[in-house]
Amino acid sequence: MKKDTIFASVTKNQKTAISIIRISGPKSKTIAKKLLRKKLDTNVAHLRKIYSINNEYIDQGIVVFFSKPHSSTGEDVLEFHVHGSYAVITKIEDELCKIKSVREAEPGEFTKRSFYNNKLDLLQVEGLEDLLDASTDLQRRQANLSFMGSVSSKFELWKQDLIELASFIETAIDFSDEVLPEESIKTLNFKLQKLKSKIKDANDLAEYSKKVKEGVKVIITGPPNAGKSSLINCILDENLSIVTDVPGTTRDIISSTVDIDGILVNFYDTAGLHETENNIEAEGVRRARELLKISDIQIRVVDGSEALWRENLTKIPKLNDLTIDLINKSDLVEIKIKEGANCYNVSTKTNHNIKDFKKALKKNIKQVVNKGFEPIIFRDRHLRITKMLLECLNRIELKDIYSSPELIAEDIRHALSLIGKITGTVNVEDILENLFKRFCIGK
Ligand SMILES: Nc1nc2c(ncn2[C@@H]2O[C@H](COP(=O)(O)OP(=O)(O)OP(=O)(O)O)[C@@H](O)[C@H]2O)c(=O)[nH]1
Ligand SMILES: [Mg+2]
Repeated sequence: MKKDTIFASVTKNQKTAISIIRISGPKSKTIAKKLLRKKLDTNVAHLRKIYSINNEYIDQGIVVFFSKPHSSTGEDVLEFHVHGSYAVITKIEDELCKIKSVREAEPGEFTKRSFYNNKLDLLQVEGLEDLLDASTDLQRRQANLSFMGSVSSKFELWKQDLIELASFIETAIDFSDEVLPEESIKTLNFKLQKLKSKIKDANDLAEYSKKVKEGVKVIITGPPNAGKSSLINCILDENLSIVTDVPGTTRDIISSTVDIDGILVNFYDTAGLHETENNIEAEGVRRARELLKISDIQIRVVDGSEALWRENLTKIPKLNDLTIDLINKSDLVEIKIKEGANCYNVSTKTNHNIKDFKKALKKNIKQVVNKGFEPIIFRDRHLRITKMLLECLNRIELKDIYSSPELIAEDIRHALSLIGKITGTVNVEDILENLFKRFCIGK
């Protein structure tokens, strides 16, 4: 069956200086002939006049033709870079629709064709989705690891390790009448352990790649009136959370997301973690306690003008080593603090010491994501499969190579098919369909 030729304008409903209309499929050359009326060289940017089928001049723009299979989709691809007006784009699209077997693309259809023409594997398609969603520099870098294929090549190495193990086991099966040399068994076990530890390391890092995507969570806790809401407003430099002198003002969790040095960070102002008789406030505290469990960094705030500030501080449950303590309201009472104590005497009113606190906070934020440098696993889907992969390799360990090499061979085949599921060579139709649907038209 002959494939349709598809087209999509990249910015149809916005007024932009330039808009690109992408075309992919067997009719690309015919379209060039009909609308441009002049021959195009491959991979060369031409300035061309664009005409309707009835010879009416439409617009002038840069036109590029990429010949199959050396194009992004693996098909003949034609691109019009035209003036980004609605009228120009609609007119060109109307003309394209007049040509038989040419139609508008569905969401993600260009990428789908790239996948089926082996231009991208599943990990790269997922990386492309992440790249299109990236809002911070770190998310961009992480998405590119996947999109540019470096993650795929790591999975390829795991696959090679498994193939090596498989061929060893096949030999064991072939020579099942003879005794396998001790040395060979040792090598097999060594290789198995090495692969397992690589997969374990990758699984451990998955948590950090998730943080890069979803954002580092910073929770602000402390007793009523300590200045938690004043602090979040000061950090974000906006009037987000209500500040009053009435204790227990904040009940719901108030959150905002910002980009700090290329890292996505979610800040949460809370009711605090204290005991309270007030039902509504108690619900706020319950929510804060739940949030603390999944936070990465905690800021504990107390009012330094209160005589019992030290006791108030120790009463707040501490999350981890990345917890930063703030003794607020230094404009009222100044307190001397030991250096290096991860504690700052600040004033959200006068901004006293806020700069030093922000510096420490940035350091901690970086520490959270830096642990996950060069991750391999980016999605829950990958993590689920690599956990199955580990279980499969653990099963191999429990089996006796002398009596049941066939069972080991079967497990290795299963392990290989699990890797195929990650990279997209085995049974991934459903995942693909869902993934492509999430792409915009023109991608
Ligand atoms: N003098 C002084 N007052 C402050 C400072 N920071 C906050 N306040 C005041 O302290 C009071 C409580 O501030 P909030 O930011 O609402 O405190 P909170 O911890 O969010 O309080 P709840 O939401 O009730 O738990 C308000 O009157 C603020 O203006 C500060 O640095 N110095
Ligand atoms: Mg508050």
